[in-house]
Amino acid sequence: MTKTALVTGATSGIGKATAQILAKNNYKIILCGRREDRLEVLEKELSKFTEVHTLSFDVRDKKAVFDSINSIPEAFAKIDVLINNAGNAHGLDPIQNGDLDDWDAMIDINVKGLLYVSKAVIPQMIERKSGHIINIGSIAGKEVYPNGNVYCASKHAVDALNQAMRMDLNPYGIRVGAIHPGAVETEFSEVRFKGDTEKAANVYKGFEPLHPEDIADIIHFVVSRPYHVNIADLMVLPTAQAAATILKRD
Ligand code: NDP
Ligand code: 8X3
Repeated sequence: MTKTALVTGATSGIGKATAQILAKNNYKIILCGRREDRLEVLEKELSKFTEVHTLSFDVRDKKAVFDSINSIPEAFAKIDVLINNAGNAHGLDPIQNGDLDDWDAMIDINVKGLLYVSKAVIPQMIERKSGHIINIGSIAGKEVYPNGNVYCASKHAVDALNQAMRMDLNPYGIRVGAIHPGAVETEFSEVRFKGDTEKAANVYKGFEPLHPEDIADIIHFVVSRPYHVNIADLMVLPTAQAAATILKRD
């Protein structure tokens, strides 16, 4: 039977590539993000392969999250797979210089947004006693690096929530797992450096970073395991990366 996947942060990077691969593999897709123009373009593209529904909301907005998810039409209402991917880093400053708005954004989006979306989707999974939640963490959730402070804290929180969800949802047969990427070339660094494309490009200079499709492929692998197999925690790095700050550049 065709499964349905809801992907947050589907307008760019890892989320977009994940929606693309799942659509080509016969999942019905609920695309989420704030940028409606991009949602429309992707909906058109993916409609060649599958049924697509779009939801435009800010994961920080509690009411918008619940209203949007409650508005999902019947044909998409049974969500088999939730990909909690929406998130970003904002700024890269020592803690003493950190911008309070950046801190709020990272905690509100990466942590609270993930919680709101999960809270809106989990009841139906509990009712059906099945479902699969994939939380996109980061190497920044496994270690801390200079100036990464609040972003690292937000991703450590994702790591903790991933473990906690797996425990709390265990009685209901729901699969929960995290994927923790290292450097993936997406719009991530452009967002972190507030549109400074040169600074962003430098992050990926001198080595081959992961491509969003590399993570999307792995997500497809994870969701397509037999139901008794739950890939609980996976760190994926470019070969050139050994740790958050150890990168072999040309
Ligand atoms: P991108 O910037 O390319 O994509 C981020 C996505 O998140 C966009 O689709 C954006 O959509 C969405 N998003 C951001 N803020 C909000 C919000 N407030 N409400 C709803 N959606 C939002 O980055 P990536 O693809 O790299 O990032 C995806 C995930 O992967 C993030 O959780 C990131 O932390 C994680 N990650 C990334 C790594 C990397 O090196 N790139 C490494 C490790 C983890 P829109 O703006 O349309 O709302
Ligand atoms: C993104 C990877 O190393 O910039 O989560 O934190 S890193």
